[in-house]
Amino acid sequence: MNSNRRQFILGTATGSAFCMGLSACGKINNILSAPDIQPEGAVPSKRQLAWQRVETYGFLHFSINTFTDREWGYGDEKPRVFNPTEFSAPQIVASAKAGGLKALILTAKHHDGFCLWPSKYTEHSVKNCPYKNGAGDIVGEIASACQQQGLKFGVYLSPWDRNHAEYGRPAYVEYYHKQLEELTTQYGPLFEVWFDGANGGDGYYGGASERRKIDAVTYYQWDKVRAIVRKNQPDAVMFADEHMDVRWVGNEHGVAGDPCWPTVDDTPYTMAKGNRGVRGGAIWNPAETNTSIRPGWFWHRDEDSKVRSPANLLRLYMTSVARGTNLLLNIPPDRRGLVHEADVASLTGFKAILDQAFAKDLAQGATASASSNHGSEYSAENIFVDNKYWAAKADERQGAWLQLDLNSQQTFDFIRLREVLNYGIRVDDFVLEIMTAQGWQTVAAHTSIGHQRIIRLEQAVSAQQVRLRILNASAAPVISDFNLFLLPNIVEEPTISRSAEGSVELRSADEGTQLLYSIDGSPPALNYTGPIALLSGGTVKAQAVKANTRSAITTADFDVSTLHWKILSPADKNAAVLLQGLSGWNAPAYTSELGQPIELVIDLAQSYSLKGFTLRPAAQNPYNAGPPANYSAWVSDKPDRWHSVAESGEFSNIAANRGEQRIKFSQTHTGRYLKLSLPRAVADLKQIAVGGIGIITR
Ligand code: FUL
Repeated sequence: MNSNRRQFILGTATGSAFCMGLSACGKINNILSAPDIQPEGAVPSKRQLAWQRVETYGFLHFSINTFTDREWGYGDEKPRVFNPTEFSAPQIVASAKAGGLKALILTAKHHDGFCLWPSKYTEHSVKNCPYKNGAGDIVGEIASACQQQGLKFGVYLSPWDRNHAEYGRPAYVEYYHKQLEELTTQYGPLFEVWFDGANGGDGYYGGASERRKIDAVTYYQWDKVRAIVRKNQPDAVMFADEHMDVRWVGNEHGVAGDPCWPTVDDTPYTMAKGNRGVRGGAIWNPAETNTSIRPGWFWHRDEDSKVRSPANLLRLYMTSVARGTNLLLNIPPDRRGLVHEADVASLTGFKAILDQAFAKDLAQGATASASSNHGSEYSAENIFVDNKYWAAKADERQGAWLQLDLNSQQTFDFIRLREVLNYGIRVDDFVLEIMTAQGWQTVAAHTSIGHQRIIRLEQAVSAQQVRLRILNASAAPVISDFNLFLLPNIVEEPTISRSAEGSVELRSADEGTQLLYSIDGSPPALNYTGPIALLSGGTVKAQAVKANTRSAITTADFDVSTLHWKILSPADKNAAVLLQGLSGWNAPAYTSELGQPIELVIDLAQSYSLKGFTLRPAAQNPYNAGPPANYSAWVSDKPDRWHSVAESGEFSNIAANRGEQRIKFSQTHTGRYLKLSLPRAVADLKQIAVGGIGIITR
């Protein structure tokens, strides 16, 4: 046992994860249920409640893939590939803290099976890598740095293991349970244990190199898994697609449904259900919104310029935390074993925005009144008192209101509301109103409050009287927080898009901004006056400037435009959408015939040295259709003469992550014609859907 680990076992976690990091906590709400208010429907367990309060925390995808530039390892990688040159757990944890993240979850083992801790049960681990000559323990180092810096810690242990020879058979499950036993007993308190939903498929499997299928519902013996975690880590929540303590929000781009109910029913999980929950569902199973600060989960050098900006992270906060879910934000360490400077800068900027906004609650000092209360113990004024709350009288399910008189006009654009979860979910539709010369005016209307609802108004408003009016609720509302804040000035970075005709457009979310750009990778300095022709591609950088304040810089890489390309096969004219470069939630897709592969031949109009191709999954998959699981690609000078298979592989993680797949060939292939064979859809779906195709020449 190394010293780090011993220290962890003996120590107790310092600092409370509740009310540190992002100073977004406000009053203290350690509320116990009062006997005279009846809970409504499902309520959270103690551990779910504690988890909910951690709110914003980080994911660390760090492993073999960091060094192979992949998102999924096949399982045949040699442990010696894992070689961080400047690994610093304190730097990684400090970076998370700089972004206000209150905990970290580390990929102790990803799908390739490589273990970041010296597990007793395999040689496929840090024991056989150059880091500390095999004496290192990445899990132990991160766990103890978290403890020292006051962050909670959790582990990701991939059920799917593409390295293990016994995967798919009972012996692997035994191995998996033993690994879980190690991780839950050797690294101090865990706040969350993460079970990934990607399961079974092609892999190395000890040299068998084959496709193995399992039944994810029964194979891993989840009851045993649950028992191990409960026995060793009674306070930890378990994350899984369904019916553990915490559910997946159903996508990897950071958008919870609106509303996103923390309850579900007992029907099987679907991504749509994960996204929105089920109003009145009998099971408390809140959503965790997981996404990455970069396009990929693992670090890739060519994504250093694609890090989400502080303004983008605020938008992410609005589609996750502001809808009552917790945010799990991936910040992948690079090959040095450090969180990259670009990520640290964004995290720091993000925290600064929220710190500034939450520094002053403009509702403090107000006089509160309400439509009714459940007795003097639950008066409106309680919303300013720690551990107390306002409860409307028992039968007031419609039209209950809570009003703040702010003593003088205040300007605000960021409003936070919270229900008391011990009493279950009660509020459905509500409006926020301000008093104007013309009377009450609605400034926001939503459905559901739950753990938390944060509203960002498009324009700040000024008012002395503000009212929360609950149009309907399934039981009389019980509200603990009603706060008013003002966001600092944020200049949003422009968006960059290119049409199928090859012209690039910049768009600003703010009015009255000047837009600057460059197309050669240099800092943006040219004045944008209209679309820029960029047929053969380039790196576009853009920035918005408003009253001397500059936004973050957005970067978009474009390759050769599809303008002059032709689809030679299939003959189906619907395939033309593949070259239209359309994106967005309603972009059309090409779908194969039932049970048929897609065999695509594209005439690129001239010969290129192809380094690879790109494939954009469909924005939405028709019923029974899904993205392609794998591909074979050929390049040729003749449209009808294809030599041996040029390149074959899989689209890693395409089922969960609908971002563009960038497939790099093992070598450059030159030719005018590209043939792609997409033999089957993920998860044995009957039809294959694809949104768009591109090439990589740069
Ligand atoms: C997915 C995995 O397949 C990805 O690689 C990543 O770990 C993500 C968080 O979950 O299901």
